[in-house]
Amino acid sequence: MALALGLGAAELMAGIMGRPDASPLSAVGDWFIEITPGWLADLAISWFGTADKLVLGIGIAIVLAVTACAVGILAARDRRAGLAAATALLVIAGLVVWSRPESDGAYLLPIVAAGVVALPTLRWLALRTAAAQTPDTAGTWESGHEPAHMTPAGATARRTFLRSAGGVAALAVAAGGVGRWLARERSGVEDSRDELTVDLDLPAADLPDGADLDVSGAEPWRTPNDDFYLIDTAFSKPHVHPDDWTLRIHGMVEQEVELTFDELIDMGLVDAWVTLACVSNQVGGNLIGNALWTGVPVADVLALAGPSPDADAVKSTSHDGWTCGTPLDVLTDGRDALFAVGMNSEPLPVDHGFPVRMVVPGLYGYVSATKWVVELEVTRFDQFQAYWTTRGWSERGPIKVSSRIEVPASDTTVSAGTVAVAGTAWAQHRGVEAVEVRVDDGDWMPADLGDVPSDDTWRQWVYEWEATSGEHTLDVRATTADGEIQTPDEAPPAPDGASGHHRVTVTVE
Ligand SMILES: Nc1nc2c(c(=O)[nH]1)N[C@H]1C(S)=C(S)[C@@H](COP(=O)(O)O)O[C@H]1N2
Ligand SMILES: [Mo]
Repeated sequence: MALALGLGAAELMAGIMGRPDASPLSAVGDWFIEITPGWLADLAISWFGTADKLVLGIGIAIVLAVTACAVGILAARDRRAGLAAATALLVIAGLVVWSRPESDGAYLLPIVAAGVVALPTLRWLALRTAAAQTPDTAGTWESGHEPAHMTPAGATARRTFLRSAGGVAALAVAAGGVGRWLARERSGVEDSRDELTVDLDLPAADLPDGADLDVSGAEPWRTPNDDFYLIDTAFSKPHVHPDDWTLRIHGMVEQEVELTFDELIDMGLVDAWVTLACVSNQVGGNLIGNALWTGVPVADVLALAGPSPDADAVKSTSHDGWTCGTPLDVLTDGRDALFAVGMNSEPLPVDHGFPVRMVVPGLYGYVSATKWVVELEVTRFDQFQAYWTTRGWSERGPIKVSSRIEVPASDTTVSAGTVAVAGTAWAQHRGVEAVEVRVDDGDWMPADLGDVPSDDTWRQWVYEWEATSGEHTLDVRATTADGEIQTPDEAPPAPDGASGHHRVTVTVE
């Protein structure tokens, strides 16, 4: 309870400071993600996908609760030892907070608040526990057979303890809740987004003609921002203000450049529909989404700095220290590689990289799509490793041609007759030329395709299947505009993306 109240006080302090990232809980979460071995991170993403942070939060809460109980039991037996253990925990938390890349002196304030509140509370509760456990010396202690806590005075003390503990818990929850809310409000990042909504005057993300085939149950061609998958290593998302944001371009360049947000925007905005995909996406998975991005071409920004002809890579770094490596030629070959500020005609949502992120058609997100981007280093692949490459993922990450069946869903029952089998196929920056479906490993049958505004998006497809009763297996494959047929060979996501056909089994009645 004392620890909970301490954490509540810390959240409150972080809230008053308007610095959600200074919450020790968030810092510990971010630190844990950083030290998580690659295989465990991969497992977490494949099991929990976008819910990975929630699961981590619950895990941290359980570990903290168990540790706190141990300290509490210790404190009840030996107050000094308990207080020493609690102090040690706070010091460890302080070190973790201090070691975060965004940390400055102010980061320690919430931890100090936690200590100032938690230690006296622990002492106070420990005294109450002791009272509850001490046999009443005033004489109600009868024949010596009664356990201490059954004496009337002991029972009263016990009730007093439980009431105190309950009060502390309620206070902890209230402080934590208010702190979280305050942090969002006071960080002001949503206000900045609202202002940008007016200033940027982003174009409407009107659906291109014929892109959405409107098959019931299929994914919409344009993914709404709220439904867009979320993958990153940030337990608490960075709150970065456009006014404080700068982008530094350095390394193997003629001249270092540093741009403010306004300077970036003044370079001129372009719009591009691009389908973003995560390398962790399983065959048939949903770590993929399509949006209209508005931003400044990366090539224009690089040109200001003048990359050296010897360079072959750009290492980008986010505000929270995440890194990725992108081939320089991909960023400069004329495709719509952008520093995006808009997503589906809104300023980038905070979770998707506000105020500026990278979007590069044709590459998985882990080698291209840096959110909250603040730094570019023009370099060589043989000079550095990025976040996921140090964890065993491939240095280069071109997206593999893929397709999936969205309706009918696997293990469902449909009625015999004409059934719309539909889904999406993608091969960003190469384009999807054909999609074929087959039933029970029979002949490949061509599907009808939706229209697309460019080769950089996914493409919807539909196949009218004359379904006969019984159990059937459907699978799908795509062919790129340059003639590559999607392989049936199955590969897991690591190290460079999953492959194989998406298969669904349906019962026809
Ligand atoms: N700063 C930062 N940017 C990041 C990541 C990250 O962990 N941190 N993850 C990348 C990965 S692996 C993917 S797939 C995309 C996901 O972008 P989204 O969350 O907007 O869908 O962001 C990329 N950009
Ligand atoms: Mo990813």
